[in-house]
Amino acid sequence: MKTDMNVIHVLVLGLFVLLGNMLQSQAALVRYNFVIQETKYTRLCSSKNILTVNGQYPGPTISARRGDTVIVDVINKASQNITIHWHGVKLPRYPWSDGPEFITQCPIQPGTRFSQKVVLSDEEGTLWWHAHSDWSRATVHGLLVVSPKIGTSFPFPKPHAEVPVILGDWWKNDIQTVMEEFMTNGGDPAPSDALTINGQPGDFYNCSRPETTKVNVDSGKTYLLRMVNAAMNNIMFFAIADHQLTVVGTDGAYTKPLKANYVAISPGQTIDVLLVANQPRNRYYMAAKLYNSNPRSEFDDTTTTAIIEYNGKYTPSPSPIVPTLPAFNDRNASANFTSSLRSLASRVHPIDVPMTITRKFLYTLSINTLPCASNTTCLGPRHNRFAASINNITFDAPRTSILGAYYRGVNGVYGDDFPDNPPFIFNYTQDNLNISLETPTNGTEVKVLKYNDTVELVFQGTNVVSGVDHPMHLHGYSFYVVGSGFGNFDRQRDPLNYNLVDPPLQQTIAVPQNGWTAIRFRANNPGVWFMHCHFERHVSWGMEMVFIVRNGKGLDERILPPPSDMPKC
Ligand SMILES: *[C@@H]1O[C@H](CO)[C@@H](O)[C@H](O)[C@H]1NC(C)=O
Ligand SMILES: *[C@@H]1O[C@H](CO)[C@@H](O)[C@H](O)[C@H]1NC(C)=O
Ligand SMILES: *[C@@H]1O[C@H](CO)[C@@H](O)[C@H](O)[C@H]1NC(C)=O
Ligand SMILES: *[C@@H]1O[C@H](CO)[C@@H](O)[C@H](O)[C@H]1NC(C)=O
Ligand SMILES: *[C@@H]1O[C@H](CO)[C@@H](O)[C@H](O)[C@H]1NC(C)=O
Ligand SMILES: *[C@@H]1O[C@H](CO)[C@@H](O)[C@H](O)[C@H]1NC(C)=O
Ligand SMILES: *[C@@H]1O[C@H](CO)[C@@H](O)[C@H](O)[C@H]1NC(C)=O
Ligand SMILES: *[C@@H]1O[C@H](CO)[C@@H](O)[C@H](O)[C@H]1NC(C)=O
Ligand SMILES: *[C@@H]1O[C@H](CO)[C@@H](O)[C@H](O)[C@H]1NC(C)=O
Ligand SMILES: [Cu+2]
Repeated sequence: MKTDMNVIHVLVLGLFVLLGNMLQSQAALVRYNFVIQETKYTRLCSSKNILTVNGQYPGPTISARRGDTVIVDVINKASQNITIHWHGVKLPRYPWSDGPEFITQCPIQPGTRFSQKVVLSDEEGTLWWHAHSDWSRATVHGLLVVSPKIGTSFPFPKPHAEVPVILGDWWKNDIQTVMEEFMTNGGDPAPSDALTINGQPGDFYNCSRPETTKVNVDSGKTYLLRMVNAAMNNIMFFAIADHQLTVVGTDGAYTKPLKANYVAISPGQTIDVLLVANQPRNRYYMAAKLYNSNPRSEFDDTTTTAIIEYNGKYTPSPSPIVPTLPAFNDRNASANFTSSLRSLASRVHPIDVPMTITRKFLYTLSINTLPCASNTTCLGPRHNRFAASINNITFDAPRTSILGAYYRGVNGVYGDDFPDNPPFIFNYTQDNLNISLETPTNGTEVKVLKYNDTVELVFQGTNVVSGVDHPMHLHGYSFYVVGSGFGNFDRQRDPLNYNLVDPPLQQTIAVPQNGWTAIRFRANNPGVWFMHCHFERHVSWGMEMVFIVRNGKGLDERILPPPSDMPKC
């Protein structure tokens, strides 16, 4: 809808970056205004007000180069609280801009503003930004593209053009209403009514619009797809008819080129894909649909499309060619793709996997149930309401910022008793687990790490209530994904098969259904960092926790002071 605005934005920014780099060949300072507002929007033959940034859905693309600092002035002209998170940006020593509501800041209230300093460091590739309060990220999100520094280049031939591919979902109903409804009735959220590519459902839906994304390609040229899964609740499969994809990056880090017929992408994850236009001139669909491993739940089984159209004079087939995607419940297809990613691990883009581990954690990820409020019937299992937990603790968010409390030494906001291991050991992935395992405890517990601790964290999916995948996301860090598998993690056997040579560097990792994933990172970014499942319903149910990484001894190993305009509760 506002593509013109986008182009101007990008042009102006391009000029700015160019000027900045002429003056100073190092890092540039890039500025954006983000006006949060309610905007009338039409999809699927119906109209509603959605929350947007600058009236755009998806929101504006932020373009910067490796090492730049981006200042975003967030101005809340809407009638609800909001916060904005820079997904995948580590913000060294500066958690103040990170964004998760009540973790690092109080919300930006209507009529107020917050100038967020987004400090890029070693990220290079595709990242994104999104709202991090309630369910507003459904429409408040956009790309954050980090190009190589001036004078450096991609570790692959320069693509002819870059194409944003933002996967999302759309409810005909107001998103706040969708959230309040399932939080009140205790059941699953209503499934989305459509999936989207760059905000458009595409030809397989009624009232698809002429603005459906169309990418015109020249025969023989290569295109870089900058893809993110911005959908709320599901992993997605994506493919382009008749074209092989070459994955070259994920989560703002390069990978070894991986040839694939489809990709599986988690909510929160980004994937950089090269597309070579080497097929007969025609029109081809790119398509995405949900992967849903949970047979119990109702889900949106539709397919969103956009069009790849070759340039030139030819007679295209009557309708674009449709790709084949894995079946909606093919967990092998999801896990196989995810576990095939490898770091580039080259001289120019080296890796640094911690080899000596000082802290070992095993965290179980479970869906739970809690009793319904007295005298009401909930829509969860056996009339209970759904909850979710990590190591059996459902996170109870405070009404003030944990970062603020930590920095100022305020007691009583959180506890530091998050367990290293599950409080109770059982066969995590067994069928028909005892119902007594379903009830979690609740708390606001954090895990405190020393500066430079080297952490190995194994996520263990459980079959409590129902086993599903969990795309786990850590703020403030990238981590190496050193292993994964189905079933229970075996502390003796599984580490022998770790990949410590070229594990992928990620910020979001899909833990397989009734399986496990092992990650490693060095705690060298002091601050308060949220970790959570990136399925929004699981966040609402409490599948989250917080790491506090203490200052080191050196002056450059300490949290920087907060900005003067931090929002107040
Ligand atoms: C499109 O509209 C037709 C006629 O109203 C209906 O039968 C069909 O289910 C709709 N398709 C979708 C994808 O909504
Ligand atoms: C999935 O992979 C497992 C091995 O990891 C194999 O035993 C099983 O047959 C596969 N299932 C399908 C449907 O391919
Ligand atoms: C993925 O599946 C292919 C084909 O079945 C197989 O050759 C490959 O080993 C699998 N990769 C992983 C990482 O499981
Ligand atoms: C539940 O309902 C019963 C019958 O309507 C009533 O007597 C009782 O006070 C109610 N309990 C609560 C906690 O509301
Ligand atoms: C956590 O437990 C306390 C005390 O039992 C309760 O008041 C609170 O509502 C619970 N929080 C959540 C999120 O369930
Ligand atoms: C755990 O449960 C799985 C699935 O039911 C089963 O295959 C496995 O044998 C069990 N493991 C143990 C140690 O009982
Ligand atoms: C979680 O904690 C509750 C309360 O202590 C307990 O009843 C339940 O069995 C625990 N579940 C697991 C899986 O540890
Ligand atoms: C942290 O680890 C890095 C890498 O091993 C090392 O260079 C640095 O001296 C360490 N700093 C502290 C305070 O331990
Ligand atoms: C907005 O944020 C303020 C500050 O935390 C809080 O007092 C208020 O209840 C919030 N409003 C809503 C509707 O959540
Ligand atoms: Cu989850």
